[in-house]
Amino acid sequence: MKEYPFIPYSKKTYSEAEMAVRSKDHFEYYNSRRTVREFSPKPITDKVIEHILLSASTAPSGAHKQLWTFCVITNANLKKQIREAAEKEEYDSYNGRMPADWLDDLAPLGTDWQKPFLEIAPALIIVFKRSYEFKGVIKKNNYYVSESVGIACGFLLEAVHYCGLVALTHTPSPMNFLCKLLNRPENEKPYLLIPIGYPLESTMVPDIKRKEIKDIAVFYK
Ligand code: IYR
Repeated sequence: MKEYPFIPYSKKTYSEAEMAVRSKDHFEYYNSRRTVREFSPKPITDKVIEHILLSASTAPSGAHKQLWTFCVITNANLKKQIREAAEKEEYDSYNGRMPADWLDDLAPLGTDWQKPFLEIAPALIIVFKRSYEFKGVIKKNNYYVSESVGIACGFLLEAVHYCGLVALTHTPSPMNFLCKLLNRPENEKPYLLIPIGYPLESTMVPDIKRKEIKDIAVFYK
């Protein structure tokens, strides 16, 4: 059994007062992130996308398997095909597949089956989770797959925000059409479709409020 060599790790720490300021600043910075559905077509460079994906890939993962694949679609024709296939599924979802309760919950957000952002956003990042790996013909299971990929997507959204760009966490459902369109191997399943880019200057977002600390946390002392 090969073991990783262990190396020293040092982390800068802060005084209580500095931490109070930093944690508040960080919250305010995170709190300024919004999900955006209207993108400018302005392109973004591969370098920027690569760094965003490298940031996402620093997420912790079960047994450090880094069990994600990020497919980056900037090709106009492929974006069009993805839009058409996603809208087909979304049309069925909004017209019968989603129960009334779900449609009621979405109504204030103004979403519908039409997904023009899939063609307009300069890049679509499609995150695939790998439930297992092939070692030759043998399948080797990965661990905590959804947890790991979910955390990586969180890191990805943060990196997008840090660059001054915006993203949308889109979940066309079912998403299996993406395996075929992108010719993915059978051990990869689509997890999230994340268009990224600049926001359209005129874009509007719903005036949502976020829960207060008392509504999201319980302290046991
Ligand atoms: N996947 C659909 C529906 C949708 C579902 C939830 I929950 C949302 O918060 C937003 C949309 C869509 O992308 O429109």
